[in-house]
Order: sequence, then structure tokens, then C-alpha cells
Amino acid sequence: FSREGFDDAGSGPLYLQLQRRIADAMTSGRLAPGDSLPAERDMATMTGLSRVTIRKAIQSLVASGQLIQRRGSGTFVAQRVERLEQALSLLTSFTEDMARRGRSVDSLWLSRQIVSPAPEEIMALGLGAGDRIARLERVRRSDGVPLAIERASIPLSALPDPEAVATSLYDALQANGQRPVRAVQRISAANLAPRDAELLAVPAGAAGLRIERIGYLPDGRVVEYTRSLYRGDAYDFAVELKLAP
Ligand code: 16G
Repeated sequence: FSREGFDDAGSGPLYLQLQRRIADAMTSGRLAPGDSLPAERDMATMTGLSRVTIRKAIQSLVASGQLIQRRGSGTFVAQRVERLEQALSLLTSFTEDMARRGRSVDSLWLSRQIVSPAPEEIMALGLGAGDRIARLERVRRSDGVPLAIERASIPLSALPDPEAVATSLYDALQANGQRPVRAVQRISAANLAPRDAELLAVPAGAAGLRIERIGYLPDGRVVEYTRSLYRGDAYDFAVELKLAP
């Protein structure tokens, strides 16, 4: 960003001129998704505009979702995603879903621990007194774009070593002969709290889908209790309906 080209007459308010210039840089690819913008102070020096003007231009791009502001670390170009259509009737893993689409996967681990279960985990997993669980929390990404935050609770009988999960939880369960064969899933709406929005690189308060999956083994025991937050701008869930009997 330089001083050149801002004009006091004719081209509209200065903040709009700057806003247009930032938007052009995003369209042309000079500012790519995930790139950070210079600090407000530096932008003021570069452009000769006041910090108030800079802030106004940035705020309106933040409000329209084109820029993301993170406390303490600055302003970034938002990552746009193509929407993914996901069948609701198939019991697949995130890794399989993405592989089928020819997309890469990786995870940002938030935590991976053996812990004493919370009351809701004891209920969901049907555990006995003193049982411990593996709790895995990660941000699931595909082609570098964060799509979901997942918190999985697994009985230690099915996953004695949480470190055994390299990429796919279901692969690790499969290796122990403990992959779920049936699951019940619940989806509800949620506005993303600031911390979750930050992890998913969307504006705070953006629409999300809270998904809870309880996965069962052939003998009916619960092997997985997973709570996820999916980006609302990234997923369409689709299911085929049949006439009620
Ligand atoms: C999906 C499942 C999640 C499961 C994970 C395993 C939903 C809402 N969630 O993300 O319950 O734990 O797949 O994926 O579909 P992985 O084998 O790639 O770790």
C-alpha cells in the first residue's frame, strides 16, 4: 500500500478508496487467503491516511467477512471455502470423506490426553466407576482450510494409547478391531464463540453446526462420543427421505 492515488476530491471518502484498494488486492491475489495485513500504524505511515480512516476501511471488510481480526495477532484475509455436500446416512470418517473428494487432510491438535471422564462422558459412553478415557481435541483441516473442531471421547478399552492416532481416529480404532459400525448423530445450530471462530478462521459469531456423534460397536457398546463444531459456510448435509410407513 502506497500514498499514490488517494484523492480528496471526486473518488469518494478516503476510507472507501482504501477499502476498494484492499479488496482489489484480494481479488488480484496480491493478498491471499490467510495473509496478514500490516498493522494499522504501519498502514497509516505507508498510505499517509489517518488511523481512523484505516480502521474504518478495515472494520467494514471485517463486518462483511472478507477480513478476520484476531485479538493480539492482527488482521487476516479470510479463507473462503467451497461448500461441501456431505451425505448424512453413511458412517464415514473425516479422512475418508476428504480422500473421496481428492482433498488432503491434516489436524491441528489442541489436546490428546488420558483423563477421568466428565459426567456427560460417563453417561454417553456408559462407563463404570474409575474408568478412564482418551480425549482427543483437534481442528480438522482440508487443503489447509480449517473445517471443524472435534472433541472425541473414547473408552481406553478401544484406544489404550491416544498417541496411536496419527491422522485418522477411525483407522486407529479399526487397528484395534473397535471401529464403530453404527452411529447416532445430532445436529443443531450454534453461533461460534470468539475462540472457536478464531480456530476456524471465521468472524466471531459466525454460523456453525454443532454435531454430536455416538458410535456403537456390533455388540451395542458405545465406542465413540464426539462433539464437533462445523463451519456453517462450508457444509451442506444431505439425506434421502422415504415415505413414512
Ligand atoms: C468425522 C466424525 C467424527 C469421527 C471422525 C473420525 C462427523 C460429524 N464426525 O469427523 O465423529 O470421530 O470423523 O475421523 O462426521 P478420522 O478417522 O479422520 O479421525
